[in-house]
Amino acid sequence: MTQPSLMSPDEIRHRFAAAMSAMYQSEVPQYTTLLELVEQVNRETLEANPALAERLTEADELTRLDVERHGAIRVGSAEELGMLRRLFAVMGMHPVGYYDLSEAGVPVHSTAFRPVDDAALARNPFRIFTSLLRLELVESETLRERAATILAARDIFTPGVRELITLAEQQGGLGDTEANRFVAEALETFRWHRDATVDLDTYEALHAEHRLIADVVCFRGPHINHLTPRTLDIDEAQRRMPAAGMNPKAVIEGPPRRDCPILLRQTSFKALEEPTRFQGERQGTHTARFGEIEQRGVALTAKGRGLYDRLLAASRKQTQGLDNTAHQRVLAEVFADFPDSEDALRQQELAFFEYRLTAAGRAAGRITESDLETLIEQGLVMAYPITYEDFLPVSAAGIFQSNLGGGDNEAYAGNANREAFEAALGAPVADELALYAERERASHDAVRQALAS
Ligand code: OOG
Ligand code: NI
Repeated sequence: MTQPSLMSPDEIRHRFAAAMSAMYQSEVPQYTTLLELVEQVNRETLEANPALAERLTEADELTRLDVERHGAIRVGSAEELGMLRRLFAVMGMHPVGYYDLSEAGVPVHSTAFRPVDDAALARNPFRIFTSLLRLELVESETLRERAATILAARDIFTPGVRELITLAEQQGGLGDTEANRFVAEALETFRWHRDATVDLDTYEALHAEHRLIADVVCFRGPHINHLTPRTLDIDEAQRRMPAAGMNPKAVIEGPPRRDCPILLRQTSFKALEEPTRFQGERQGTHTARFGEIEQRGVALTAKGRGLYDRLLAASRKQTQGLDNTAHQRVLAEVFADFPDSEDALRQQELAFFEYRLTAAGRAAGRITESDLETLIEQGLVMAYPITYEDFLPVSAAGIFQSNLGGGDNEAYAGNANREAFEAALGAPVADELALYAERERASHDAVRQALAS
């Protein structure tokens, strides 16, 4: 028997990301406006800065810019999370990183399903921030049990997608037609349902405990709650949001604007109030879905990340309650202590870089020099910042909070529990720092080998 030719998981992910974007655009028209805004800001930024355009092209960053998105979902049980891991694996998306949000008053812990290798990231870096509800943090036993019972009664996957996941695992992938069916079936899991599975009283009781619990428990599935395009100038995008009819959250999360962007900066428009039908024919509303914009910079080493966390913590008291302009000004002052040139970031081992031969390096013939900084100085090797592909817990908490209303949820006493999360997932989460370090090391080795031969 001949094996039907199998699609690359990257191609399936690419189709899925496009289908998700189309679905979310039809569900949340403001998301279309957001995409248009980001496209325009990106176009203008590149026109005004040809050197940036050239650099992004060289680093393989420009072609992926227009397809780049992340999304977020929240699930209610270990079974749901474990099955999602298998579903995302079909598309080459694997769990990377563990995020504990309980400290910030959100009763979830999370990971990001994303592609991991260079080629997959360059093709389409689509990622989904996935949170698992931690019912064990709910104090009321009655409510906890009620929520668990409701969750146990739902199946967030179609029979079709379950079959196709098993098939993909057996054959080691999916053929073209199967892949299209898989995308259509998988999409169903993330669709919005305006009918709640519970009556209004139950919804309100769960909502009073925490809005997020109501969001996870009261619906048929884990509706995609936002999709996020990548911008090259988030300050400009934030400025233009109100004129485009969007209500932006108060401040941009993450590091300040810099010459060399680091990690991740994020802002969002606030969640929309949507009409919802509850069991017993009662009407109400639910606020869940929003739009977000991100700007990505270089991935930091453990040392760089330590410095980032320290400076962010130091800025926190001073930025409390400030509007975005003042907030960014204070952040910029505090972050003056974070070196802002690529050379400094590299030489002080604060950030990860990918090394490649320049044209001169390729033409140079055999070179015995092996010190990277010398080779860079001689113009034989170029260092490109490796883009941060992950998330930031403090920023994620800010995004959650601004869309859950309030913002003063108290921390939960039970804190990080990575073991429980991995047990639910059915696999360990990859360590993001190790992935970046490996990419840097592999590029370093390749350069050294090429020069020595
Ligand atoms: C996820 C919030 C986190 C981000 O970009 O940091 C997030 C959620 O609200 O479910 O998406
Ligand atoms: Ni997000």
